[in-house]
Amino acid sequence: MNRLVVGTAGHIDHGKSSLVQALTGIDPDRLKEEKARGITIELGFAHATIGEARVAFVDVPGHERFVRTMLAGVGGVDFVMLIVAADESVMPQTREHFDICRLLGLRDGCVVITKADAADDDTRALVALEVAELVRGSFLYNKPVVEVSARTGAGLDDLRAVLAVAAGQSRARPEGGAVRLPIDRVFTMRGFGTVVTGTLVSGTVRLGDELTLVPGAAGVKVRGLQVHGRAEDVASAGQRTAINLGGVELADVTRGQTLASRESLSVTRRIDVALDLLASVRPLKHGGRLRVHHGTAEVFGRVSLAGTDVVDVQPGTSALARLRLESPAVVTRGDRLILRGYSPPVTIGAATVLDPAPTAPGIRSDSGRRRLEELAVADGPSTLAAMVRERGLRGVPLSDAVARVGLPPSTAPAVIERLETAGALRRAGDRLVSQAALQEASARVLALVKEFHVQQPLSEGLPREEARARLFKDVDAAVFEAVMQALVSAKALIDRERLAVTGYKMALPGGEATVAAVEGAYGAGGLTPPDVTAIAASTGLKPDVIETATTYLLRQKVLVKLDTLILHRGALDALKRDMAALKAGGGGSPVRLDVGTFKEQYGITRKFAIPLLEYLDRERVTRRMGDARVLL
Ligand SMILES: Nc1nc2c(ncn2[C@@H]2O[C@H](COP(=O)(O)OP(=O)(O)OP(=O)(O)O)[C@@H](O)[C@H]2O)c(=O)[nH]1
Ligand SMILES: [Mg+2]
Repeated sequence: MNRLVVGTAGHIDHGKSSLVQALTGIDPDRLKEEKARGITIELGFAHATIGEARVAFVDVPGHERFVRTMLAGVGGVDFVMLIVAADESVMPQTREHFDICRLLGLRDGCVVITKADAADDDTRALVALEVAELVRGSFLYNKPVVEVSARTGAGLDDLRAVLAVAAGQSRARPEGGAVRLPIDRVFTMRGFGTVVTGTLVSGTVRLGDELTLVPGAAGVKVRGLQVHGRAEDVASAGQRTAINLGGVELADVTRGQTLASRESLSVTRRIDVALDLLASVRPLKHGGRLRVHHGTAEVFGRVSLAGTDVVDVQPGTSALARLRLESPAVVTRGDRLILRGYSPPVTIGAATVLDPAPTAPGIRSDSGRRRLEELAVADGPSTLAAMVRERGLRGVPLSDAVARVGLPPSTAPAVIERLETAGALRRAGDRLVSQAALQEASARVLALVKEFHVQQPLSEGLPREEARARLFKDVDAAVFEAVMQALVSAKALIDRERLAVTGYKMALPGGEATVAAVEGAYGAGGLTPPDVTAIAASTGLKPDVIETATTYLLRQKVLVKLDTLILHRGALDALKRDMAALKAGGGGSPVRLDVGTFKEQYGITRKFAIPLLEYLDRERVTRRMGDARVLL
């Protein structure tokens, strides 16, 4: 079945609510106060089957003080009925509501001249002329103009026919997109709890779905669903929907919040935009305060104009700007915002979101302006690539492809893959990082490691953690790993605890002969190794040369340090073999060893015996029991 969400628009008392009631049989003015004062205060909702279509109506107030409410209602509609009373013709809110519809980029609608019974032929002809003048050059140009009377019923069938045709032609909304429902009403129902309503702008909501309420980021569960007053299991884009929410109190939900898929929208106080100023308003000054309307929300903010020394935007022209908001808004790239003056609160223009969560610092410069110019003409993939480039090694979270760039969740993975193949970016964990930034980081790692080899020729390489601390501060661990991986697969780097350039050979201190002589001295010493003075005496080498060679041999694990003793690995291995033989000699019964026996057997003093026995304990060859040891 076709469906259509129809909004009313127009000056106060021009018969909007009466028309909705005449078309649907439902009075959209529910409040006592509305009935008493005869004006609409809150948004009204009604629905009817017209021809083959389910048509939902959102009825807005015409009073100039309620434009904010009007904006909350008109944001989600497919089709607008611009209402002009035959006895009053075009009035201020006729113009303002019509401006808003144009600024929002509405594409479909018609003009309805109401109260046809209350004006004579000449007056009605004049009204028709004024209406034609108003809509010339707009989306309503050449659209039907229908004269009706809610009182007599005249013209209602013509209007129904217009709506039926529009429903048949209306473009399907993106059902596969992220769920997005700007909330226009919140109430409680006995036995149900919190219920919110709104037009589902995109996506599909199912019973049991887990969604978030933003701003605020509260997790909620869909406990019940109604479309056009009927319980359903599924609601899809373009439908007026009432949702019973679990997990949230009435007091925690307000109109202006959005119900959305997790991580699909940016919650932000800073938005880069392209703005259009109406021709009928005063120039907009840099730094000026204004009201920003989006979906069903209104927030205050200031406008900062892009470029060096740009002081204002002239009426009827466009500009690139940054909006700094006083409270968070929930937007994505491509969204349309309505701008109203702070005081008086009249509609002054609109803005299209270029970057909902800019990370680049200033826009008051030529380069700042150029960045926005590029964003304004870029498509989704190149926008994503530009944002990733801008962030260098810090990259952007994967979820930004949807929340910040506005790619539909269903196509985002394919876009990312294409950009990866094209060499624009790489996935590192859950971040996207520019390929250029990764390459630059690789080069810096290599340079650092090479420099380290020069400065510390006796070391196997630069400690991995040191490289990370020096070059990858504030960078996600996954990004560091991606750089390491790239260097290893390019065969440029050996990546162990220490990093070395592929093919790197440690310099031998004093040459191989020196190292061999020092090693030999330790080897000959066995379990009672010589000290530096003794080695110097036996080899004729200088003490500092012996010390460097010793350090080298320790790093190579040819020598082992036990407290202050330095022994040759071979001596310790031989000791362990002796112990194994001793244990085997016991024929299965426990073999004990005391310090005295040990000293005697190897002809060593306490100074050597104790560190050696403790070493054997650590190696689990022996276990200490009182003064003696048991062989394990
Ligand atoms: N004669 C005549 N009067 C009408 C017609 N439609 C509405 N009215 C009267 O016009 C007045 C305003 O009608 P509403 O439908 O409340 O107007 P509205 O545009 O919804 O007003 P707001 O919501 O406050 O902006 C009421 O007194 C209606 O009875 C009509 O077709 N003919
Ligand atoms: Mg009304």
